[in-house]
Amino acid sequence: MTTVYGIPVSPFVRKVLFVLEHYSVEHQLEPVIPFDLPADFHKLSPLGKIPAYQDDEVTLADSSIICAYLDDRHGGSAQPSVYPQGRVNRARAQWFEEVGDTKLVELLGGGIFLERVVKPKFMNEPTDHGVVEETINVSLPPVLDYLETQVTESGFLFGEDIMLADVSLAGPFVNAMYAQYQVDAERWPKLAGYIQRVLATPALQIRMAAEKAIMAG
Ligand SMILES: N[C@@H](CCC(=O)N[C@@H](CS)C(=O)NCC(=O)O)C(=O)O
Repeated sequence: MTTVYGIPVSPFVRKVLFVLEHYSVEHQLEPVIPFDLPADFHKLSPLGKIPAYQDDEVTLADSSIICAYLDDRHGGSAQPSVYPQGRVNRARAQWFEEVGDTKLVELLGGGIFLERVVKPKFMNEPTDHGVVEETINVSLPPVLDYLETQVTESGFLFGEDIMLADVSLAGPFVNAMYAQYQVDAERWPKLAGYIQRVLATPALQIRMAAEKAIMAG
């Protein structure tokens, strides 16, 4: 059975589950929590990170690599691809995936979600409010200024269909939302509207419903 190892609230695991669901690939999720890894987990994920992935032909780690593999193997079916057409748009999609996976996960995941949710709720550690304030008021605004210039007032990054780049970009905002942070719609109106549209899609609604139990503790 195709198996994803990780927890669904991880923005990286969320990407992989989105692609599996998009291509209707039967799969199971084997819970693996970062910082409390099973003894032999490095055999699946040599860098010790989630997600790891295994099916009848390959074992992989890293969400972007897993998603590209899944598209190679299961794309081209009746479903539209999770990547846009054309080399320019495909390169741009990889860029937005990278922005989500790096800067946004660092700021929204590490600076807000980790501090406000993971540390107090799951690690028995206090929130560092200084880190949260610095993230929200200093580090994040220039990144949001940039994203405000990249999204449009309707649709998604590449038109009317939600794609992997959208899930990668909006995913860390889902985690920040769990930590009571939302983009200021007066200061960044296009970005705030774009995030709301992504979150309202059936694909994201399915993901967030599956994450509810964990977020409820
Ligand atoms: N580039 C990797 C990043 C994966 C990642 O950093 N996962 C986090 C959880 S959200 C993790 O496992 N962190 C534990 C660690 O870095 O040791 C991917 O796209 O899969």
